[in-house]
Amino acid sequence: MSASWNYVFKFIITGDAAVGKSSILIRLTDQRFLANPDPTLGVEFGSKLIEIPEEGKVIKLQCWDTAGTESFRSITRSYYRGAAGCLLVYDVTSRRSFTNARTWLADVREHADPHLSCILVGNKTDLCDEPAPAGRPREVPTEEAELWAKEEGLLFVEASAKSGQNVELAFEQAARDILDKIRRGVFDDDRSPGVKLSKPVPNSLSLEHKRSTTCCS
Ligand SMILES: Nc1nc2c(ncn2[C@@H]2O[C@H](COP(=O)(O)OP(=O)(O)O)[C@@H](O)[C@H]2O)c(=O)[nH]1
Ligand SMILES: [Mg+2]
Repeated sequence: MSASWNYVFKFIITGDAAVGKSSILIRLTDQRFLANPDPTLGVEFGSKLIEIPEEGKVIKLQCWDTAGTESFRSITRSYYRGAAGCLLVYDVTSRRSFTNARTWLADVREHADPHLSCILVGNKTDLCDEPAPAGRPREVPTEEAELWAKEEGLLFVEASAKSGQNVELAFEQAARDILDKIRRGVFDDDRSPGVKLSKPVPNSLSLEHKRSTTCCS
C-alpha cells in the first residue's frame, strides 16, 4: 500500500497569547470550537490532510502550536527549525496583538528557514459582526493589515476559529505557496527539513512514528 499523501509540510503557529492559535489548530483538525479552553492544556501538535485539487496533490500538514510558551517568549530554535510554513496570528479586535505581530515576525525571520511561507491571519472576525456585549469592535482595519502583509511579503487572510471561516483556507494558501516554491526549486523536496516527499509506507501509523526523526537538519 502506498502513502495517501504526496508531501508532509511542517507548520508553526505564532502570535500573542489569546489571539486564538490553539483554537485555529483545533478548528483545522477537529472542526470544533471551545469557548473556554483551559489555557494550561494548550495544544502542541495537530495533523491534517488537505487536498490542493488544481495541483493534484494531497498534503499532510503537521502543525506545531506554541502551547503557552508565548508568554515567556522562550520559544526555541527547535520550534522554528524545519518549518516550511507559518501562521502569524493576531486578533482583529486587539491592536496590541497586531503591533506585536512585528516582533513575532522578527523572531520567525531570525530562527526559521528564510524560504518559509508565512501567512498573516487576522482572527476573531466573528466578534466584529456581533453587537455588544457579545461582540467587540474591530481595532485593526483589513486594509491596514493587508498593506503591512504586502510590505513584508506575507500572505494575508482574515478568519474566525469560532465560525470556521477561512481557517482551512489560511493553511491552503500557505501550502500552495510552498508547492510553488518546490516547483521553482526554492524548497528542495527532501533536503528542506520542513518539506518531506512521501515514501511508500505499509500504513499511516508508521509515518506518524517518523515525525520525531527530523533530527538531521
Ligand atoms: N469569538 C471568538 N473567540 C475566539 C476565536 N478564536 C479564539 N477565541 C477565544 O479566544 C480565547 C483564546 O483562544 P486560544 O485558542 O486559547 O488562544 P491562544 O492563546 O492564541 O492559543 C479563547 O477563549 C477562545 O475561545 C474566534 O475566532 N472568535
Ligand atoms: Mg494556545
